[in-house]
Amino acid sequence: MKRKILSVLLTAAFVAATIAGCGGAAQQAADTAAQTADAAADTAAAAEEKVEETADAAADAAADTAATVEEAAEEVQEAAGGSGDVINVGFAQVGHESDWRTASTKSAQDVFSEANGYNLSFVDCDNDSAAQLEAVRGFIEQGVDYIIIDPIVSTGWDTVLTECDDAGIPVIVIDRTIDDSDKYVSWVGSDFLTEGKAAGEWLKAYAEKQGIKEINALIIQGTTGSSAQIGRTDGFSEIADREGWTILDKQTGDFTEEGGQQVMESYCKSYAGKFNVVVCENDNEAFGAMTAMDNAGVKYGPGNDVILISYDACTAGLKEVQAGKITADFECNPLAAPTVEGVIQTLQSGGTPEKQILVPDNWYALPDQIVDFSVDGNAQKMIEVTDEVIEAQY
Ligand code: GYE
Repeated sequence: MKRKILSVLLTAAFVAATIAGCGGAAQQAADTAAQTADAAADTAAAAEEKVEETADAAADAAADTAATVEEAAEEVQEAAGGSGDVINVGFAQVGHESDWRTASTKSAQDVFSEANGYNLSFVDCDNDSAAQLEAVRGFIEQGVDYIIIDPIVSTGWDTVLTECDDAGIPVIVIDRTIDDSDKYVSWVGSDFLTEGKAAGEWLKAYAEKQGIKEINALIIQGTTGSSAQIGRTDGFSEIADREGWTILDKQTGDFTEEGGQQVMESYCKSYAGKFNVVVCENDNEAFGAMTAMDNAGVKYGPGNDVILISYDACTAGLKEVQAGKITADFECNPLAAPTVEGVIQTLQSGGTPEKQILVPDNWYALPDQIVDFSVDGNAQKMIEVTDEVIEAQY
């Protein structure tokens, strides 16, 4: 635009100068026109300089802002401890049925935190298998980088795992197992069958020490069809069958305190005076069973008529061992999330993680209930419940 004005003015000056050839007044007009053109040219040059300065200043400011944004992004990345982008993880958790589950959820949320470079989509499936399949499909739609599943039940998985596979999303199974598909990268969890066998072998050794000849057991099972229920029931039953014990009944308490209480209330009525062992497949069921036995006047725990066996050995469970209520508690470690994170990091760096990764467990009791026993020929070590042990538990 400036250039156009300038050339119009110069043309006007030229025309004026040409006319000036015709007389003095015209000469004056031509001089004036030339001066005007010079002044206009100066103004245009100054304006051009000003615009350039302003543009330079704006460019500098923009560059400064860009540098600041870049620095901030680098700082966030550094804080995340990684060099790459945030990793999106979907976790379809079983529910919130027990102390064990609370510890498992907290561990996963701590590990897959923003500070550690993760964006965690967490779904509490409230012990509903259909909701859990839906949650996994939701993660596929979301396009997460990894899917973690703690399967409520061990079957019914192949279709949805195929969908994950087709979408190119690696699945990691945590805690309970999937038994009808192998379309997952790794499983990280405890050996439930061994837990069940340990409870059985301990009972055999303890009954011998106490001079108890006959075992009449009642089992309060976990969620039907969950691998934790299947493994613990099968492991204990294997020893019971071998030793010729009587299992009077087994019903599910769904891994909840309420469920454990309800089942035990009905057992106390149906089997009054006929049982000397109660096996609860988790601590919360044991708490419910304790309430039911208290109400029915049944005495349990070391030195009493009924031996109470439990699994999980979370803080609350170990407190009941210490209080002389639970006779022995067989741990299931809920802190598998850090190992799952290791699997994800291996995948991130192009490695191949192990298909099965076992989380080790311990068995707990008070000194008088600690006995020597083996599982599948392997000598077991029991841990005495003390304040420090309880303090260190979850
Ligand atoms: O024993 C129980 C929880 O799957 C091992 O689920 C887990 C079990 C645990 O509800 O307390």
